Amino acid sequence: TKKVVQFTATDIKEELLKKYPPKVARKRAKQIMINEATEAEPAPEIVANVRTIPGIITMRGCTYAGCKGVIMGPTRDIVNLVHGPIGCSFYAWLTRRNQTDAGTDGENYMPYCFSTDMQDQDIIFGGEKKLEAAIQEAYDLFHPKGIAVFATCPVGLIGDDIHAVAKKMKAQFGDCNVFAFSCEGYKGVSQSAGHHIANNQVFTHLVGENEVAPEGEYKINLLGEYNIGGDGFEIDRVFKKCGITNIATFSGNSSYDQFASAQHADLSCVMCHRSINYVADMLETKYGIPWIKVNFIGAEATAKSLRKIAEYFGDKKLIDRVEAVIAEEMPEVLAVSEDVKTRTNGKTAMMFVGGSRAHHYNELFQEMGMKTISAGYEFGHRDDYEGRQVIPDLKVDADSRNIEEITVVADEKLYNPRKTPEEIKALEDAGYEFKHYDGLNPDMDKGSIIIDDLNQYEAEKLVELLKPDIFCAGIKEKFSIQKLGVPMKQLHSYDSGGPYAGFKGAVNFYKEIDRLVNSKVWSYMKAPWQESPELTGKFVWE
Ligand code: CFM
Ligand code: HCA
Repeated sequence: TKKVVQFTATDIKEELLKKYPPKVARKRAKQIMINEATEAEPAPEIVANVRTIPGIITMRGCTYAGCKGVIMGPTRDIVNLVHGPIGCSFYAWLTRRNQTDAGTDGENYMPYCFSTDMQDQDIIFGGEKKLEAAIQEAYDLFHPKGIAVFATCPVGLIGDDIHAVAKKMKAQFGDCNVFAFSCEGYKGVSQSAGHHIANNQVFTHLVGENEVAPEGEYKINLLGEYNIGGDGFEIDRVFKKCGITNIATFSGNSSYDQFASAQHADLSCVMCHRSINYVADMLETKYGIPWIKVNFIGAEATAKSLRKIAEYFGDKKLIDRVEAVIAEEMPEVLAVSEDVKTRTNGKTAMMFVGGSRAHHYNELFQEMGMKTISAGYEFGHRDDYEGRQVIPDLKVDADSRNIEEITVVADEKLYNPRKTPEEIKALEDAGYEFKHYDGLNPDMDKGSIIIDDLNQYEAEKLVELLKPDIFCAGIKEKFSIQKLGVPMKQLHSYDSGGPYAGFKGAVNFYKEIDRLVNSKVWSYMKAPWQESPELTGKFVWE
């Protein structure tokens, strides 16, 4: 007979760790946390941004994926040339569903996969000549404004000097900016190091190149928005309606000229903090452009972010316009959420995605009355979990950042650990100005389970024990979770859906999740534990 067991977060943590050898269990224990954080209480420390324990099947990607695939990949008119084996090039080619629209006269190289297709002989004799030839070929064929070169693992191991090749070709062309990224996959513990490397090079080689300021009122940059499933298109639609001028998106549907003009903005709006905070900081340090954290995932979050932007400019015309747009957009959103809520209220979700979505999508689920019982990041840093109050005075100068510094400690230099309200007040009284941004932990319910760098074993165990109504992660998790009889939504590529950002995106998401969590199809299949039931679990809040 079936035994129904109630699990608290503490029980779950114990269950997950049970199977590991003691040393591994001790390490993993520091990355599995029962959430105690509240708005007022500093969160307990979670270990994040550390090397995955060898032998564990992580959900993470590599440094090259973070640099080429994530930051530079969505740029439509720069030739992104991968120096490496074809598999690496293919892996980072369009799988992320970052959309582009270059209009009728703009360039768009997105459908192309540029690669040097390294072979054994290039590894043995060196690949610089082949790279040079590939850059020349791309130039002859397309005459792009820029060619970006990305190193994959073997390039670093054999020592090809991609920067020297890029410099030589740039000088030779005269009218094409060629620059390179030492983003070999092994360079860091995850995609995260790749973001940092990409940010540094974009700032060094692109930002500031265009001297003429673009026209428009209320000029902003939108940092950390990659137009997955058309998210950026929806955000731009709303900006346009409000009269806000988006100079540069880093980097969904972006162009060479957008990056090159970013220094003309009055404000940087940071959507995915994890991947682009370095650029936000450098724009502030070098050009005095302040940044604020925004979030366009969720209708309420979108309204809040628009108000935040309007408040920054402080102009009545913009404030009124933003209110009018919110008033116009919200009724449809509320009508759908009210309807959907009758079927989604009280359902449970788990979310394990990159370095910001687990947090952002929490709001969307809340709008549907759903509860996130467990969530975490693949490669978030401590500040993504805890939130931070940044003191600009204590920031490292942009010029002193070098790529070798990308380690676990880099964050501690940039940000002070989360402070209590009393500590903040004392510092504010002493004249420090704080920049706040939220982390995942304070937004999650008390008693939920937060797990960093979740792996395949733990994912399946979590689902087996707690049977959430929906599990959200990426393509590697998709089918193993579905085989357990639980609907799975990809929150990286959105499967074939989207946009989920902004007002229209919220409506799309409500409908999609309603469809998934209320589908009968899952009840027709038997998961292993249903075939031979020993126990079945129910999550209870501590
Ligand atoms: Fe930022 Fe992203 Fe994410 Fe990210 Fe990514 Fe992505 Fe992601 Mo996949 S930049 S951290 S490195 S929001 S590709 S668009 S979905 S893991 S949560
Ligand atoms: C990456 C890109 C990825 C992978 C998603 C997934 C994306 O990190 O290489 O595993 O499904 O969003 O496309 O995060």
